[in-house]
Amino acid sequence: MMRIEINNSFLEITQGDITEQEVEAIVNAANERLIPGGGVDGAIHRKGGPAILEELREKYTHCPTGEAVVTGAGNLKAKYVIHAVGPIYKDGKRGEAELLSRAYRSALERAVELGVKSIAFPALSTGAYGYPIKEASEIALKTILDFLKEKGKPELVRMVLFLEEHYNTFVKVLEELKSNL
Ligand code: AR6
Repeated sequence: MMRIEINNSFLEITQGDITEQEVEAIVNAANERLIPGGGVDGAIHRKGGPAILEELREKYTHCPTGEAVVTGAGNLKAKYVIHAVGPIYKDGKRGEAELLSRAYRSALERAVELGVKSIAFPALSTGAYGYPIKEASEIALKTILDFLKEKGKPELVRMVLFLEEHYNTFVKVLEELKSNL
């Protein structure tokens, strides 16, 4: 686990399963149609139960790429699921970086609106959506650091990497970014 303090908040990087996190809000890697798929999304709906999809259907029709919507967390330990939609990676020349940054930022904004003190993210877009992990980790970490510098909340932002290789990349990139803080 790696942890740094910034503006009285903490940014943590850990390896594990997002559905097991004891935080107030977990972020889902959703799609624009908010239709449960595989990866993190599949795991969250499976463990959280049908209430999450029922609430999505009641409240929303879709969620544009770069934005995020909120539901309760059903049977999960968290209180809320923030469904964020990252971009599908094509060649890196179609605004993917900006859209990925916006997806993180939108989720953080929802967390602040909800008043939650702790939030956990998976590495958005780095599975089915094909975003290269090095670039994705730089965007994720820079966006979170900028947000914490600016707002000083939430108190805890945790990146939860499922794969050891992804975890190692995030740690390396944060070590580099830390020296410029
Ligand atoms: N906890 C944390 N991270 C996980 C978990 C888990 N339980 N399971 C997988 N990962 P993905 P995307 C990692 O594909 O690329 C879905 O079908 C995984 O190793 O979940 O944003 C949706 O419905 C990868 O690094 O999301 C969308 O249609 C990361 O989570 C589409 O996939 C993201 O992989 C979204 O694709």
